[in-house]
Formats: sequence, structure tokens, C-alpha cells
Amino acid sequence: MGKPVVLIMAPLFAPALHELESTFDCHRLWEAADKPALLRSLADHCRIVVTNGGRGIKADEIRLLPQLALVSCFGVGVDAVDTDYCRQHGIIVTNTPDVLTDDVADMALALLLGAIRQIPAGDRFVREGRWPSGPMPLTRSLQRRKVGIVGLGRIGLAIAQRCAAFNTEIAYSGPREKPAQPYRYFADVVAMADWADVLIAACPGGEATRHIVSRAAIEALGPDGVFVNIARGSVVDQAALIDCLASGKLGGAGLDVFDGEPRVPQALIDLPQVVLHPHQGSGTVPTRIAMGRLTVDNVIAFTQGKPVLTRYPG
Ligand code: 8YV
Repeated sequence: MGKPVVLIMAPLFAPALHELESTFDCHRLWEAADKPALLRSLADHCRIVVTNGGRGIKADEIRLLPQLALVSCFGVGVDAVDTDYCRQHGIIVTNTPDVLTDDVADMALALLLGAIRQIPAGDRFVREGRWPSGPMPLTRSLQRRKVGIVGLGRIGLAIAQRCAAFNTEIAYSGPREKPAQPYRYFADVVAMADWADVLIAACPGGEATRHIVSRAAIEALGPDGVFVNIARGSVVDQAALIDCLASGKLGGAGLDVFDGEPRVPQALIDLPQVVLHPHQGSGTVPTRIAMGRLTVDNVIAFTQGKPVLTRYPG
């Protein structure tokens, strides 16, 4: 029997790609000149797809692979995978939870402090030789502020624990209250934004959370408020965010993710009070190694007829 066939949708973390390609009969979809032709050629024997959080796999592609039984996703967010279609057709989806939680939560705090204390602006101030002419303007403080977290899952919880070290008051919103958690619950994001000084998006992407941070929520956060997004660009009304930042209706923002990334609107780039980062919440060497390990181990378990390690939903 030949090696199991694996279709890889997009470039992956190199060590994971290398291990997959040396273990299985792999096909790189992103390099194929005629992608539908490659999918058709794999139709009767491809049972495994490996993808990442950004690329995912859509129903119209899955339909071309009628033998598909496993989608192993490098990333915790599976909003780009048609998980409804997979569930309806008995296709197992795996992701990489837990191993990235701490790094993503650290990134949320880095962006929050960066935006609130204007760290990139300070960096520019020193590099551009402006310091000898006088001090940099004073900034906001994170101390004793109210932080509202949209989505108190694993990452949201890790963010809450970090925020507590800054003497903040913490609340969260989400589909349901979590009575075991010590934080205040808001069923409504706008009401939480009205209460909060800082709003951090840490919820899954996808249709259910599209623009959950609405214009009304951004305006409720207000001119002294700061918004941080380490979730997905789709969770915020990006046009409203730009409008509110540009007109001073929102104080600042720290953004790791964008609608339409890797392209970032020039209007955001032009705003000095915004800290921008290229979707690197999980982008550390040890975390990417752990994500790659899980992605590959899920494929190996599947090919050995064993239970996968991290099935979505958990
Ligand atoms: C990755 C992510 O950058 O895990 C996620 O959901 O967004 C990130 O960790 C992405 O999945 C890599 O493609």
C-alpha cells in the first residue's frame, strides 16, 4: 500500500511541512497552476487535507474531494474551514488549541500597553531625534481601568488573568455567562463597551461574530477608550473603527488582525495612535513548533486509525 495522500492547501510552518512531505504523499495546492485539475486528480483517493487558519477550506473545494475524512488545521481558529459542511458529511476537523493560548494572550497585553502607553510613537520619537527638543507627550494609563473582553474562552481567560496584574476591573461578554468565573458578565457588547475603558476582542471569527464590535460599541467605548483585536478582522466593523479613530470618537487601538489581511487600509496606517501588527499572536518559535507538532500528530493519529488529539469542536 502506498503512502496516504495529503493535500496541503497553503504554505505551512516549514518543519511541519517538511515532516508531512517526508511521511506522506503530499500535494501542494497553492503551487498548482491548475488547482481544479489537481483537486480532480485527487478526488478518488485523498482523505486528508492540511490547511491553516487563514486559508481554511471551503465547501466548494471539499465537494471536489468526496473521500475527504480529515481536515487538520494549523491554528486554533477554524472560521475559514466550512465546519458545518464537515460536520454534515462526517469529516473530522482538528485544530491547535491550548499550545498558543499564552503567546496570544501576551500579544493582547503587548498591543494594549503599546497603544495605551504609545510605545511605537515613543520609539519613533527617540529614533527621529526629537527627544533633545523636549519630552514626549504624556499618555493614558492602564492602571485601574475597566477592561471588557469579548469572548472568555481559553485565550480570553488568559487575557483576563494578565489584566488582573494591572489592577484593572474586568468584565466579559459571550454567548453565555460563565458563573465559575469571577468577572462581571455582559450579555450585550455595546453595554460592556459603554462600561469599559478598554475592549479586547478574543472571540472566534465567522458569521456568528461578524461585526460583533459594531459602530455602536466603538462609539460607546469613547474618545478615551482603546480597542485591541487579537481575534479576527471580521469581528469588528473596520470601516467604523477607522472613522471613529480618525474623528477622535475612539482614543486608540492595537490590532493584530485585519479584514482583508495581509492588506491593511492606508487609513489605519496613517493613524499614529494605532499600533499595527501582522497577525503574529501565535508567532513565536516554540508556539509554532508546538502547533506544527499537533497539526502533524493529528494526521498521524488519523492514518493509524487512532483518535485524533484535538478534534474541533472539543
Ligand atoms: C495563526 C491564528 O497565525 O490560531 C489561529 O487561529 O490565527 C494564528 O495562530 C494562523 O492560524 C496561521 O495560519
